[in-house]
Amino acid sequence: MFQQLLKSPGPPLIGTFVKLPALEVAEIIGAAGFDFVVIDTEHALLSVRDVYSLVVVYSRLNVAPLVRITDHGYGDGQRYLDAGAAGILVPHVSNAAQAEATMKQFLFPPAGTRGMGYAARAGLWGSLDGGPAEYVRTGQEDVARVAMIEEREAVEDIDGILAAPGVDAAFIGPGDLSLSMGVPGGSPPVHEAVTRSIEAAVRAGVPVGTVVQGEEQLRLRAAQGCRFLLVGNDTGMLSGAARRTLAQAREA
Ligand code: 3PY
Ligand code: MG
Repeated sequence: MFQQLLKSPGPPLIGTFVKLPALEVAEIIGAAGFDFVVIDTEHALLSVRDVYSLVVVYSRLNVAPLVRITDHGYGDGQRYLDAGAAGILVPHVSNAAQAEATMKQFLFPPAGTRGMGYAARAGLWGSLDGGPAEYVRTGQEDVARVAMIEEREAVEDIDGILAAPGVDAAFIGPGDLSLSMGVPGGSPPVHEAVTRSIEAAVRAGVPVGTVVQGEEQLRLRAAQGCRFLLVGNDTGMLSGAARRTLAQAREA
């Protein structure tokens, strides 16, 4: 479903990163009405079991749960897709050959090599309407395999990455891009590299997203054609609110 949602017209989907395993936090974020979340196993200490619980809770709250996997490994992404994740974000996809080899693992044969796990949650524990064929169809057509573009090399090979089989969407990571380019985050060269990557994806007809800070950036990236945008994360919202609350109390 998320793949179709990304391809359908409309204002950008708004999501946030999830780094905390607490289901209370998931209910708070879910109640706020986000369209999707990215459960972050690359930069947060979430266990496979944590991710599973979060995927279940967010699904029940009608917030599409995507999972950012830790690297390019099969075992990692496969388990989250079998848990019913709406998609996976693959960090640091550097070039077209790597994009094809990585995404192939998450496509069923003949397009790829993903294994049959019909007895898992994505197959409704073996009782999905439509049976194994429907489990395979949703795995191919509904979940989104998202390549993260966050290195100078990736921006240089952006057209190849976007054309690689199994790349359903692209997500531009300005943070790592700035490190890879050796320039400060938020500086003009990073901004331009993000813009160029977005433009390439729009030209190729591949749904694209990025991280935005503030309303002005959000409006700009939406106008450039981003289909999904990430604002902040659960830890940042909590720490920001804690600091603001204390500052207000000290000023009173
Ligand atoms: C990056 O900017 O490097 C990301 O991974 C997304 O925030
Ligand atoms: Mg990154």
